[in-house]
Amino acid sequence: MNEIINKIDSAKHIVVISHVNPDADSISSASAMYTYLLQKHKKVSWYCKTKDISKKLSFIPWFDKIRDSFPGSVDLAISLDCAHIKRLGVELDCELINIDHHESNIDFAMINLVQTNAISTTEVLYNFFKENGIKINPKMATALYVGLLDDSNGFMDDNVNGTTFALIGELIECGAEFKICNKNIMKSMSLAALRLKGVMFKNMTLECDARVTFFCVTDEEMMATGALGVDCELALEESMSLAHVEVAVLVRQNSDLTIKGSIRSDTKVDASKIASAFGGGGHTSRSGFDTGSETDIQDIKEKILNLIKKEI
Ligand SMILES: [Mn+2]
Repeated sequence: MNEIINKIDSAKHIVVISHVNPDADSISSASAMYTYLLQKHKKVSWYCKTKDISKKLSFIPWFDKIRDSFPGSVDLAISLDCAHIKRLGVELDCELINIDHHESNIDFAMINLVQTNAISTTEVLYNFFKENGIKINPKMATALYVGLLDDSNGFMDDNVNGTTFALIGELIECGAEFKICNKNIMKSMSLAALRLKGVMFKNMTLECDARVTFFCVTDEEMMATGALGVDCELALEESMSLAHVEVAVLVRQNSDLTIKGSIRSDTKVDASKIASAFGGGGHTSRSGFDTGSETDIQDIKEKILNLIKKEI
């Protein structure tokens, strides 16, 4: 019997954890795991430290069950899509299972199910369900599809192949509500996010002979538009569509004047390497970091550009 299933079977109260500032993959993988645990008649809670989670993810099954306070008397935690233990947003005193697909994941838990060739954490979960003969119901299929859709940028990323589409076909067979997912993930935006996108493109600079786009977003700009942190990624991703652009960088000021960084890269520059210089990580093509202490936004811009210049 699989050791993860053994742990689940013997646990009394399980908490699934989506990472701080959750993206669609983190929410949808936790949703699929939550549904599976409910089916097994387990007592289960769902924790995410971030209070304001993008409303565009609210169609994901059981979204209304997410809590920002950590439940009591938990004996097993399962983290989904968390590359680093800091991403949990809580210090645990129970056993932990780490399910993820980030290359920078350092196997921080007692049991680690990390598949770095998977497009999304939901793909890792799909493999886990299949290998253990677990039936995928429509709610699980919908959630698994969302992670694949968003982490592959609408199935446009380089790591998408025939196997991905075969998997999608299977999820649709299982009842995935793919049209609802496509509309909510790819074709829905808040007015605040749209306004922020305008501000970001207005202030975008081109660096390294226009091979790099750079976005600096201040806390003031965030407040003025009313947008969420994750909304910054729209402009960041879109700037990669410029034919001459190989790397896109965003540095965003948090209200406590710490800096959150996000890096996108085609192939030449390892985004995860750049982020690791600031205590972060991720994938070769997309990565992120959080300075954790007060940092000057122009200062960090200069440091990042110097690192990129060495790689490009
Ligand atoms: Mn992911």
